[in-house]
Amino acid sequence: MVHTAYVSADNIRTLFSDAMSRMYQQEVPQYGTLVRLVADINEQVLASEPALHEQLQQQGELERLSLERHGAIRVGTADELHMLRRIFAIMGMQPVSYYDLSEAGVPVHSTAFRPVDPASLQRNPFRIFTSLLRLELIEDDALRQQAEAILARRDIFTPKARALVDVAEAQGGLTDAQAQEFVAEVLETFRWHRHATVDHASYQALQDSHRLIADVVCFHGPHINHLTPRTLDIDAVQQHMPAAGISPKAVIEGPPRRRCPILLRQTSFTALEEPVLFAGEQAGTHTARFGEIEQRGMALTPKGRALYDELLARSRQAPAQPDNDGHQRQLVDIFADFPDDEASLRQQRLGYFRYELTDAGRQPAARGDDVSDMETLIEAGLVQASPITYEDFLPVSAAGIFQSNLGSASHQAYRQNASKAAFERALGCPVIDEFGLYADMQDASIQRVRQVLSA
Ligand code: OOG
Ligand code: NI
Repeated sequence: MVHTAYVSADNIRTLFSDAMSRMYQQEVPQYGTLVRLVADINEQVLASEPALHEQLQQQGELERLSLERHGAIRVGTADELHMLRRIFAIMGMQPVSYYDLSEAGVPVHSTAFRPVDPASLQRNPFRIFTSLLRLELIEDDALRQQAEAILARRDIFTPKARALVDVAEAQGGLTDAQAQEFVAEVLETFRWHRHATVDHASYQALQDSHRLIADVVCFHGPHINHLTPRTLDIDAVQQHMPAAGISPKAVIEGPPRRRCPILLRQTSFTALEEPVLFAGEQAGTHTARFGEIEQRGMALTPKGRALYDELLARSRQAPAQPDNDGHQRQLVDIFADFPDDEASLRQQRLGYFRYELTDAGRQPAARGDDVSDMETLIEAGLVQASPITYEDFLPVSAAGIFQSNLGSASHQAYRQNASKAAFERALGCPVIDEFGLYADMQDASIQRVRQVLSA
């Protein structure tokens, strides 16, 4: 009997993230410049911090250090989101968390499609932050109906991509040739289209309602709007962007620089004004695409996250600072109330940790110890703990990234609140709770330790 081997979802995701990276660097040369700047600075950091270099080498992180960690797209209809869920599932990416951006004056709600199990995250953590336009937030009835009608006319997926999704679901996987074709077809959905689907007047009306609405509604597909490599020193990249001819957003989003990094720090270059052609070959411009970088720290428990949110809110009430340096200094002051050593973060249950046996803990002599308390075992030198990396996104930071790419026009919060249920109906399944994923990883590591020690 002939067995057909299917390509693993992890490998399909890697084919996809590589293809996206090549396409986007070609489409947006400035993004290529950012990738090279990030690689240079990562190299400098590694040269000056041998301990970090060794740690990353041991973790097998060096080869893929400057590779993309996430990208983002925005879609217009429930059907588009639903189809994306099926496509990303084939790449091992599940919808995690619900983000309501309407509070920040951005008429979308979002999730992040990402791998969830530790081995897949280790192979390739690539995620797509995916936003669904909330047309119900357009107050003008005629404009809303016009937007709906425009969206109803487009299919953002190629017929072959649709067919291959059916094949993958029916067979339970894709052969090598099918996987290559699938990635090439799916890539078409995220390609930039110079031709808008509407005339300039329609574009302008939607643009006046909200720039994001024009971006989602007026084109053939949800062009990838940024990709995001990982940096080892986000402060240095922010500082060096102007000299590389890149214009950074005003401030780095997220927590300040710390000894024990938490959550996620992000910055981007502001979106480029690019030539487009409206119906009737009328020339114009559209501003949507940019490049971003990220630096990740430890995942926080709900208690740690509540403290983060509280301190972030405090910083937002503090006097506005003239520049990123001032903003960062202010954040450092305010975040002095957030413990910054691993023992406190563990003991106060602020962060999630992965526990494992030390060499001493693996000796037969270690068996029979009381395994109820990890801290006692750490003190006894039998167990060590390392922080679990945060894999998700921060709504306030995401809003900051959106805003910095929507020009100067600021928008008030929309009055209608979050609509997680409607989002999940569109998606066709519930989003996964991020805290549950981290708690499971931590618990599983504790169980493994206990099993060996009490054997
Ligand atoms: C998404 C912005 C959010 C992030 O990294 O927080 C985001 C968008 O502009 O579509 O990507
Ligand atoms: Ni992003």
